[in-house]
Amino acid sequence: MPKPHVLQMGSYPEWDQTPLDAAFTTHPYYSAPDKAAFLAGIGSDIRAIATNGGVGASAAIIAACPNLELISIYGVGYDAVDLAACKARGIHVTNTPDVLTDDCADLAVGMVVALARGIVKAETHARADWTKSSFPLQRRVTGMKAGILGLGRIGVEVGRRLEGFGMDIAYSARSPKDVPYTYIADPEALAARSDVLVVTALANAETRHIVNAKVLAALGPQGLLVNISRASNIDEAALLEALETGALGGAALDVFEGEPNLNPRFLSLPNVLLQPHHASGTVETRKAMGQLMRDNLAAHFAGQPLLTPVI
Ligand code: 8YV
Repeated sequence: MPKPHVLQMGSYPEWDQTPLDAAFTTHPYYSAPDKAAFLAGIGSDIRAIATNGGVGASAAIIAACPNLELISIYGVGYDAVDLAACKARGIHVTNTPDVLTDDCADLAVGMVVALARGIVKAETHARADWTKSSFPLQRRVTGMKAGILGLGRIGVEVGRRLEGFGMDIAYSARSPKDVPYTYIADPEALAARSDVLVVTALANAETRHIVNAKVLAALGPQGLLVNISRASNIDEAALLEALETGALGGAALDVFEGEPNLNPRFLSLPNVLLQPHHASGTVETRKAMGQLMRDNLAAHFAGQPLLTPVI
């Protein structure tokens, strides 16, 4: 049996690439010097796309593959895949939920603690300045009022972890969930009662800039914002302005518009903790994500039900 042709949108670790190459004829789009010519050459052979959360698959890529059947995402977020284009052609899309939930929640909570307690700055101080001055006092984490914006799988796990810090937890979601936290539908009202707002919402047209200037103002000069979801959930221009003027206390961010090219204004801010989009970035989780991405491809080509379909 000839191996199905798979368009590969980004690089994978060797432990994923080797089995992917064994099962499929892979075509590395990401390293092609002339991408248009590359696609024109192999587009009609492609039956599946293997991609990641950040790169996804645009309408143009999908259109260039007339025999496409499946897009398998190495990541839970599917905002970078043009779902409308897929639906119109009956193309299936899968992602990697669940396997990355704990790691994403772990990093979110680590960022809450690191931001509030100034852990990264304290490290620099211990190395360079301790003999000259005391490290400034920081913010108490235990007992904070936390807001979780988007109570999906990851949001629920963030909540469970924050309970361990004795936090008073509220959340926004489309509808109330079966959790022992206060439901506040309006993000601005949620921000107004929060010391720290953790954004875990999935990203789509509806959630774009859900954290806007008003939400940031409601969080206020003592308020902390943590984002491990997608940059598009926050109005980044309003965020930079709020951080620069002190209208917002601080932000810990794992995702950025145009990443990995950060807006240079972030780099000169003292009240931010910047992370390189690595919430799912552990060996254990990335291996599980790679396996699930390949298992979805394999299930499709074996005519079996997809393990984790988006559509
Ligand atoms: C990954 C992600 O960083 O799951 C997602 O949606 O953004 C991340 O887990 C990415 O997909 C891996 O490249």
